[in-house]
Amino acid sequence: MITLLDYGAGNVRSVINAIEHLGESIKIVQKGEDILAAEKLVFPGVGAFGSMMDILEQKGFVLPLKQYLQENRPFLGICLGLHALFDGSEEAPGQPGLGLIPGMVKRFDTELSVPHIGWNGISCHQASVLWDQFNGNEKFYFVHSYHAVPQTDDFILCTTDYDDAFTSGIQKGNVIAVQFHPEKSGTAGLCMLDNFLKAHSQAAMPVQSIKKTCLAKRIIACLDVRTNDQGDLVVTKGDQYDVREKGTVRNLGKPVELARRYYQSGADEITFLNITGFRDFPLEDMPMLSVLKQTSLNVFVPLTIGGGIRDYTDANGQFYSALDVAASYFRSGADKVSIGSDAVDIVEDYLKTGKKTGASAIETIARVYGNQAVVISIDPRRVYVESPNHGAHHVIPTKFPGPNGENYCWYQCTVKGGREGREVDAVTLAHVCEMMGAGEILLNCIDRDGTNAGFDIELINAVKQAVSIPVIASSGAGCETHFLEVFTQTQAESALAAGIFHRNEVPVTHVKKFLREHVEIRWDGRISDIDKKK
Ligand code: 1PR
Repeated sequence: MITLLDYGAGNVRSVINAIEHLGESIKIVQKGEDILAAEKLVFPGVGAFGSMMDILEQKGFVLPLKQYLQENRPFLGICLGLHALFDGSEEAPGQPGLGLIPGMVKRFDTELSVPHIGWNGISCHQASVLWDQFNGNEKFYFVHSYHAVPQTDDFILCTTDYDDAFTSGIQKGNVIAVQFHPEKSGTAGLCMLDNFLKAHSQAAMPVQSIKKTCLAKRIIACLDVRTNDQGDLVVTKGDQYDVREKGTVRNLGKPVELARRYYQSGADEITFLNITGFRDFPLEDMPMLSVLKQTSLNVFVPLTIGGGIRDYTDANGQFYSALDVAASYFRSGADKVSIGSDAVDIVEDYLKTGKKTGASAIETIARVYGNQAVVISIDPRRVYVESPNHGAHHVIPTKFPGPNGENYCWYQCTVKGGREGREVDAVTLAHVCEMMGAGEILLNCIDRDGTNAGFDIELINAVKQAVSIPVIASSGAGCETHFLEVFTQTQAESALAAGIFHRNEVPVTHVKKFLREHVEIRWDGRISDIDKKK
């Protein structure tokens, strides 16, 4: 029996699913005594340090937790569960942590994108039960803006490089904590969790070689989901956002099945976009919640959900905030939510007043669940102009002249699935959203969507240069080399595709096999090559 400390923020369902998948049962901590009665305690932390410590304090968990740790009993902390063990964090100055490990948690100080999101390696400094069956080349999923800085090297279990090396795991006797998410790290993460769960029967495995690690470029499979005319929830795919063929909605498969297939063939993340979310009441759209719940039972990589993340009032006059909507998605297994149309409204309001309200969906969700949990999905369309001066729009020169020989263009943001164009441009939108607390940009491009013509490199470079958060390049992938282009000609951290994966024209495995020769990617030797190229 594994005891799980759920203090109520973020996606603990994934940790529960992963532990149950490994054949263990779970007891959730309800009161302080449950901590002291635990045989093994897992503490997955998500969100912000300050609110985590506040909640632990309010629930009366701090003293029993300190006692459990002092008694050197089996403990696995994940992400914030590692930060909690330190004296404090720059994220919440003045707020004490549990103080087991002397040192502080600090924000990344780097030119690289922050948060540090994605799959990175570990360099092991101590023998540990966690290392059983590892060859040292595995990658694990990280998502954080802060990292622990211990006062001495004594308890460093492993380090990871992101510009400089940082502590990505600590071990003090039976107390272990890691910065990455084993429950989101595919088969390697499951194996590591299993090592902890079965630790009583294993010896500590010796240290692997100390080496430099590298963040991998991520390949994301995207599933545009909606109800078709028969009322079934299907994965669909548009040509420049038109998902109908001869009047009917294209049906490319079932969301849960496809997500599982992509996980098995090595996708680093799965994104679901509820493409009619702008007109539905998301919390009444129960199928999306159940798609997430079912997917997270068997898919152990990060899941993002988009569509309809906004405030709304239902037919009975009951108000739901965007935070309520996001909360129900996180509880159902999502790791990140993606905001589309609402982000355009938020930025337009901000540009009118120059003031943040603190009440927008971006700010409220980031405050509770952390910046890394808020993705902004942008649906831009290219607009050609003759000169670089075009009002307040961010205009760029283009190598692909417009229909009248125009050598400049800007990217108009749209809402409601491309149906309505707005004044604000994609570069400004991305920049303002970062300022408001967004942690990542999902950059679509209506002109390229479904064309198989390759990513819009000019758009991606323009947006990437305006932000310091990670950018996901999306729309237009047609072959393996398009991924190489986007990773060598832009600084995008990840690339997303839909059509080529759904139609099995270029399976995920093939993209990764090809990229492996050229760029750093996560390669899971355990994945099955189930997708045969047509
Ligand atoms: O506005 O917050 O409710 O969110 C709606 C979400 O649904 C947005 O993220 C928006 O991008 C998405 N969406 C709305 N309508 C469509 C549509 O296709 N009619 N899909 C749509 C957008 C774009 C990508 C796609 C890539 C890769 N899909 O996600 O998967 O372009 O495609 P490709 O590789 O086949 O070229 P809100």
